[in-house]
Amino acid sequence: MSKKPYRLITIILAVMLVFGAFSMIGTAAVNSMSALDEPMIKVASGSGKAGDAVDVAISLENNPGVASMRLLVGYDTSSLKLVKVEDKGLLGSAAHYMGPEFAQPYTLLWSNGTAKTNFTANGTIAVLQFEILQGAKSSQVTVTYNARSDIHNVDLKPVSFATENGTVSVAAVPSPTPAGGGSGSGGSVPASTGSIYDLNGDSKVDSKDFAILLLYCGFDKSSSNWSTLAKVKDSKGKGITASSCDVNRDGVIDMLDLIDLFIHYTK
Ligand SMILES: [Ca+2]
Ligand SMILES: [Ca+2]
Repeated sequence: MSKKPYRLITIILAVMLVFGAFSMIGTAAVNSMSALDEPMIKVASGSGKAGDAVDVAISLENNPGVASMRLLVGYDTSSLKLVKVEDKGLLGSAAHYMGPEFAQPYTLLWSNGTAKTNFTANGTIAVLQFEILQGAKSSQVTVTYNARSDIHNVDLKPVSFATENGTVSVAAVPSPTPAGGGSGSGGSVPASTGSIYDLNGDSKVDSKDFAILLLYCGFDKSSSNWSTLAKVKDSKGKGITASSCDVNRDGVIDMLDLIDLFIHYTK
Protein backbone atom coordinates (compact mmCIF):
# COMPACT_ATOMS: atom_id res chain seq x y z
CA MET A 1 0.00 0.00 0.00
CA SER A 2 2.78 2.37 0.83
CA LYS A 3 4.03 1.55 -2.64
CA LYS A 4 1.39 3.72 -4.28
CA PRO A 5 3.05 7.11 -3.83
CA TYR A 6 6.28 5.64 -5.16
CA ARG A 7 4.49 4.23 -8.13
CA LEU A 8 3.14 7.70 -8.84
CA ILE A 9 6.60 9.20 -8.43
CA THR A 10 7.95 6.58 -10.81
CA ILE A 11 5.39 7.50 -13.44
CA ILE A 12 6.06 11.20 -13.06
CA LEU A 13 9.79 10.64 -13.27
CA ALA A 14 9.45 8.33 -16.23
CA VAL A 15 7.55 11.07 -18.03
CA MET A 16 10.24 13.56 -17.07
CA LEU A 17 12.90 11.17 -18.34
CA VAL A 18 11.14 10.73 -21.65
CA PHE A 19 10.77 14.48 -22.11
CA GLY A 20 14.34 15.01 -21.02
CA ALA A 21 15.52 12.41 -23.49
CA PHE A 22 13.53 14.03 -26.27
CA SER A 23 14.96 17.43 -25.55
CA MET A 24 18.47 15.90 -25.52
CA ILE A 25 17.80 14.19 -28.83
CA GLY A 26 16.45 17.47 -30.16
CA THR A 27 19.56 19.33 -29.08
CA ALA A 28 21.80 16.68 -30.61
CA ALA A 29 19.86 16.87 -33.85
CA VAL A 30 20.19 20.66 -33.97
CA ASN A 31 23.90 20.41 -33.21
CA SER A 32 24.55 17.86 -35.89
CA MET A 33 22.44 19.79 -38.39
CA SER A 34 24.39 22.97 -37.81
CA ALA A 35 27.65 21.09 -38.08
CA LEU A 36 27.29 18.98 -41.19
CA ASP A 37 30.53 20.14 -42.75
CA GLU A 38 32.33 20.99 -39.54
CA PRO A 39 35.70 19.33 -39.00
CA MET A 40 35.06 16.64 -36.43
CA ILE A 41 37.00 14.18 -34.30
CA LYS A 42 34.68 11.38 -33.43
CA VAL A 43 35.01 8.63 -30.84
CA ALA A 44 32.98 5.57 -31.73
CA SER A 45 30.93 3.67 -29.20
CA GLY A 46 31.08 0.03 -28.32
CA SER A 47 29.56 -2.45 -25.94
CA GLY A 48 30.32 -5.66 -24.19
CA LYS A 49 30.27 -7.35 -20.85
CA ALA A 50 32.93 -7.66 -18.16
CA GLY A 51 36.01 -9.38 -19.53
CA ASP A 52 35.29 -8.49 -23.15
CA ALA A 53 37.67 -6.52 -25.34
CA VAL A 54 35.99 -3.61 -27.10
CA ASP A 55 37.46 -1.64 -29.98
CA VAL A 56 36.85 2.08 -29.99
CA ALA A 57 37.74 3.86 -33.22
CA ILE A 58 38.71 7.49 -33.37
CA SER A 59 38.03 9.08 -36.71
CA LEU A 60 38.17 12.36 -38.59
CA GLU A 61 35.40 13.92 -40.63
CA ASN A 62 35.66 16.99 -42.85
CA ASN A 63 39.38 17.17 -42.20
CA PRO A 64 40.53 20.54 -43.56
CA GLY A 65 44.17 19.38 -43.58
CA VAL A 66 46.57 18.90 -40.70
CA ALA A 67 50.28 18.24 -40.26
CA SER A 68 50.35 17.37 -36.59
CA MET A 69 47.85 16.38 -34.00
CA ARG A 70 47.91 15.61 -30.31
CA LEU A 71 44.82 14.18 -28.67
CA LEU A 72 44.09 13.15 -25.13
CA VAL A 73 41.80 10.19 -24.76
CA GLY A 74 40.06 10.02 -21.41
CA TYR A 75 38.30 6.99 -19.99
CA ASP A 76 37.06 5.65 -16.69
CA THR A 77 39.83 3.51 -15.25
CA SER A 78 37.45 1.84 -12.82
CA SER A 79 35.47 0.42 -15.74
CA LEU A 80 37.95 0.18 -18.59
CA LYS A 81 41.51 -0.90 -19.07
CA LEU A 82 43.32 0.21 -22.21
CA VAL A 83 45.14 -2.81 -23.61
CA LYS A 84 46.04 -1.93 -27.20
CA VAL A 85 46.36 1.09 -29.47
CA GLU A 86 46.57 0.79 -33.22
CA ASP A 87 47.59 3.62 -35.53
CA LYS A 88 45.81 3.49 -38.89
CA GLY A 89 48.49 5.49 -40.73
CA LEU A 90 46.25 8.25 -42.07
CA LEU A 91 48.30 11.00 -40.49
CA GLY A 92 51.74 10.15 -41.77
CA SER A 93 54.53 7.88 -40.77
CA ALA A 94 55.33 9.74 -37.57
CA ALA A 95 53.10 7.36 -35.69
CA HIS A 96 51.56 8.30 -32.44
CA TYR A 97 53.42 7.94 -29.21
CA MET A 98 52.69 4.87 -27.21
CA GLY A 99 53.61 5.41 -23.61
CA PRO A 100 55.33 2.84 -21.43
CA GLU A 101 51.94 2.12 -20.00
CA PHE A 102 48.44 2.93 -20.99
CA ALA A 103 47.93 5.94 -18.81
CA GLN A 104 44.73 7.86 -18.48
CA PRO A 105 44.31 10.17 -20.32
CA TYR A 106 46.13 8.42 -23.12
CA THR A 107 48.10 10.65 -25.49
CA LEU A 108 47.80 10.10 -29.22
CA LEU A 109 50.41 12.05 -31.13
CA TRP A 110 51.18 12.49 -34.79
CA SER A 111 54.10 14.83 -35.22
CA ASN A 112 55.11 15.53 -38.78
CA GLY A 113 57.48 18.44 -38.35
CA THR A 114 58.96 18.03 -41.81
CA ALA A 115 55.72 17.47 -43.70
CA LYS A 116 55.43 19.61 -46.84
CA THR A 117 51.73 19.03 -47.36
CA ASN A 118 48.77 18.56 -45.10
CA PHE A 119 47.20 15.20 -44.43
CA THR A 120 43.63 15.54 -45.58
CA ALA A 121 42.34 12.00 -45.21
CA ASN A 122 39.14 11.27 -43.37
CA GLY A 123 38.32 8.07 -41.56
CA THR A 124 39.71 6.09 -38.69
CA ILE A 125 43.02 7.42 -37.41
CA ALA A 126 43.43 5.08 -34.44
CA VAL A 127 41.68 2.21 -32.72
CA LEU A 128 41.89 1.80 -28.98
CA GLN A 129 41.09 -1.55 -27.49
CA PHE A 130 39.68 -1.59 -23.99
CA GLU A 131 39.06 -4.47 -21.68
CA ILE A 132 35.84 -4.12 -19.72
CA LEU A 133 36.64 -4.62 -16.06
CA GLN A 134 34.62 -6.57 -13.53
CA GLY A 135 31.95 -4.39 -12.01
CA ALA A 136 32.29 -1.93 -14.88
CA LYS A 137 29.63 0.62 -15.62
CA SER A 138 28.82 2.18 -18.95
CA SER A 139 31.19 5.08 -19.34
CA GLN A 140 32.37 7.67 -21.78
CA VAL A 141 35.53 7.69 -23.83
CA THR A 142 36.39 11.32 -24.43
CA VAL A 143 38.77 13.10 -26.73
CA THR A 144 40.17 16.53 -25.92
CA TYR A 145 42.95 18.76 -27.19
CA ASN A 146 44.38 22.18 -26.61
CA ALA A 147 42.93 24.38 -29.35
CA ARG A 148 45.98 26.64 -29.41
CA SER A 149 48.76 24.14 -29.53
CA ASP A 150 47.67 20.60 -30.31
CA ILE A 151 46.51 20.57 -33.95
CA HIS A 152 48.42 22.38 -36.69
CA ASN A 153 48.62 22.47 -40.44
CA VAL A 154 51.86 22.77 -42.41
CA ASP A 155 51.78 26.56 -41.98
CA LEU A 156 51.82 25.96 -38.22
CA LYS A 157 48.36 27.46 -37.98
CA PRO A 158 46.06 25.89 -35.39
CA VAL A 159 43.25 23.82 -36.88
CA SER A 160 40.01 23.49 -35.01
CA PHE A 161 37.87 20.35 -34.80
CA ALA A 162 34.66 19.72 -32.96
CA THR A 163 34.77 16.57 -30.85
CA GLU A 164 32.24 13.88 -30.23
CA ASN A 165 32.69 11.46 -27.35
CA GLY A 166 31.88 7.78 -27.44
CA THR A 167 30.41 5.46 -24.87
CA VAL A 168 31.36 1.94 -23.91
CA SER A 169 28.12 0.37 -22.79
CA VAL A 170 28.32 -2.52 -20.41
CA ALA A 171 25.76 -5.24 -20.87
CA ALA A 172 24.15 -6.49 -17.71
CA VAL A 173 25.83 -9.64 -16.53
CA PRO A 174 23.24 -12.29 -15.75
CA SER A 175 22.96 -12.65 -11.99
CA PRO A 176 24.51 -15.91 -10.80
CA THR A 177 21.40 -17.61 -9.50
CA PRO A 178 22.49 -20.94 -8.11
CA ALA A 179 20.54 -23.65 -9.89
CA GLY A 180 19.11 -26.04 -7.33
CA GLY A 181 20.87 -24.25 -4.50
CA GLY A 182 24.14 -25.48 -3.13
CA SER A 183 26.51 -22.64 -3.96
CA GLY A 184 24.37 -19.94 -2.39
CA SER A 185 24.56 -19.35 1.33
CA GLY A 186 20.88 -18.90 1.91
CA GLY A 187 18.36 -20.11 -0.70
CA SER A 188 17.01 -16.68 -1.65
CA VAL A 189 19.77 -14.12 -1.54
CA PRO A 190 18.53 -11.06 -3.42
CA ALA A 191 20.60 -10.51 -6.54
CA SER A 192 20.99 -6.82 -5.75
CA THR A 193 22.54 -7.19 -2.30
CA GLY A 194 25.41 -4.78 -2.15
CA SER A 195 24.42 -3.16 -5.44
CA ILE A 196 25.62 0.42 -5.72
CA TYR A 197 22.16 1.20 -7.09
CA ASP A 198 20.48 0.06 -3.89
CA LEU A 199 20.91 3.43 -2.22
CA ASN A 200 18.67 2.78 0.76
CA GLY A 201 20.07 -0.71 1.39
CA ASP A 202 16.78 -2.59 1.28
CA SER A 203 18.15 -5.17 -1.19
CA LYS A 204 16.01 -3.87 -4.02
CA VAL A 205 16.67 -1.29 -6.68
CA ASP A 206 13.42 0.51 -7.21
CA SER A 207 11.56 3.80 -7.19
CA LYS A 208 12.65 4.48 -3.62
CA ASP A 209 16.28 4.57 -4.71
CA PHE A 210 15.29 6.63 -7.73
CA ALA A 211 13.53 9.16 -5.48
CA ILE A 212 16.61 9.35 -3.22
CA LEU A 213 18.91 9.94 -6.16
CA LEU A 214 16.62 12.69 -7.36
CA LEU A 215 17.15 14.50 -4.05
CA TYR A 216 20.83 14.83 -4.84
CA CYS A 217 20.59 15.84 -8.48
CA GLY A 218 22.81 18.78 -9.30
CA PHE A 219 25.52 17.98 -6.77
CA ASP A 220 29.01 17.42 -8.05
CA LYS A 221 32.33 16.53 -6.51
CA SER A 222 33.33 20.18 -6.23
CA SER A 223 30.63 20.54 -3.57
CA SER A 224 32.40 20.81 -0.22
CA ASN A 225 30.00 18.33 1.36
CA TRP A 226 30.08 15.88 -1.56
CA SER A 227 31.10 12.94 0.60
CA THR A 228 29.46 14.02 3.84
CA LEU A 229 26.09 15.46 2.90
CA ALA A 230 23.36 13.04 3.94
CA LYS A 231 19.83 14.22 3.28
CA VAL A 232 18.25 10.88 4.08
CA LYS A 233 19.12 7.66 5.85
CA ASP A 234 19.24 4.15 4.53
CA SER A 235 17.35 1.19 5.99
CA LYS A 236 20.04 0.75 8.66
CA GLY A 237 19.87 4.37 9.76
CA LYS A 238 23.12 5.30 8.05
CA GLY A 239 23.23 8.56 6.12
CA ILE A 240 23.16 8.29 2.32
CA THR A 241 25.83 10.63 1.05
CA ALA A 242 25.75 12.66 -2.13
CA SER A 243 28.83 10.84 -3.45
CA SER A 244 27.19 7.43 -3.05
CA CYS A 245 24.38 8.61 -5.34
CA ASP A 246 26.85 9.22 -8.16
CA VAL A 247 26.15 5.74 -9.47
CA ASN A 248 28.02 6.15 -12.74
CA ARG A 249 30.97 7.65 -10.85
CA ASP A 250 31.55 10.58 -13.16
CA GLY A 251 31.66 13.15 -10.37
CA VAL A 252 28.26 14.71 -10.90
CA ILE A 253 24.74 13.64 -10.06
CA ASP A 254 22.50 14.17 -13.02
CA MET A 255 20.13 12.64 -15.56
CA LEU A 256 22.73 9.99 -16.50
CA ASP A 257 22.68 8.60 -12.97
CA LEU A 258 18.89 8.56 -12.98
CA ILE A 259 18.87 6.61 -16.23
CA ASP A 260 21.63 4.29 -15.03
CA LEU A 261 19.71 3.52 -11.85
CA PHE A 262 16.44 3.20 -13.72
CA ILE A 263 17.84 0.48 -16.01
CA HIS A 264 19.17 -1.40 -12.99
CA TYR A 265 15.81 -1.73 -11.32
CA THR A 266 15.43 -5.10 -9.63
CA LYS A 267 13.01 -7.42 -11.49
CA1 LIG B 1 16.70 0.07 -2.51
CA1 LIG C 1 27.06 10.73 -12.13
